[in-house]
Amino acid sequence: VRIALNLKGLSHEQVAVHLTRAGGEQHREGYRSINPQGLLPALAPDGGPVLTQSMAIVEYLDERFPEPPLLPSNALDRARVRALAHTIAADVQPLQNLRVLQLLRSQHGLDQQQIGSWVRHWIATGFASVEEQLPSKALFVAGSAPGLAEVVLVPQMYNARRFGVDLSAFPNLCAIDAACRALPAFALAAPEAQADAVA
Ligand SMILES: N[C@@H](CCC(=O)N[C@@H](CS)C(=O)NCC(=O)O)C(=O)O
Repeated sequence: VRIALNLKGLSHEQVAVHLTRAGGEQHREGYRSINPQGLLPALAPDGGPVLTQSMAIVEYLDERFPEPPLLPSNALDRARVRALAHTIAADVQPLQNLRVLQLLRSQHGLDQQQIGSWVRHWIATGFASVEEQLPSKALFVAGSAPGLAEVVLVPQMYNARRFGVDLSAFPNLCAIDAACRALPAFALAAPEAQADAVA
């Protein structure tokens, strides 16, 4: 969502919610009254109700502020880009999200090494299918600028590196990720660039 806001050039105020401090600030009553799911992100557009679910938020931003577009003009191309984005947002991210890993540890007895192996498995599985569907040597997933797929891919690449996924099998994903991270909209949204980043 931060990347999409930056790509659209939309000014916004950020409120940090620490996911692990004191058991996770996302579980506090104050945040749950904003998003009953207790998950980040949430966006409060001027004068509107709070929006949750990053894909819904990004598509809202794209409809409300069409330039630059995050989806192709052709319906078939749009479906293809959404499919790649959902492969990551719906089929990979939830399996390696904090609350899932916490449950694997606390209720199913997995240790740190087993958790790392679980995370790497699901990221590599999703990445393999996306890599296979990309045109080789493409600078971006569709067209000549980043869109919905890159908005989802780049944060997942960050997580992949964090958990030590071997990225050598995904040269196209690495090239797209590098091209995106060279752009200010992505660089400014990186976790380490946030005001509350832990050094
Ligand atoms: N499908 C949701 C997933 C949201 C999500 O998992 N957010 C993570 C941060 S990236 C979170 O809040 N995790 C907190 C937790 O697992 O307790 C979306 O796309 O917004």
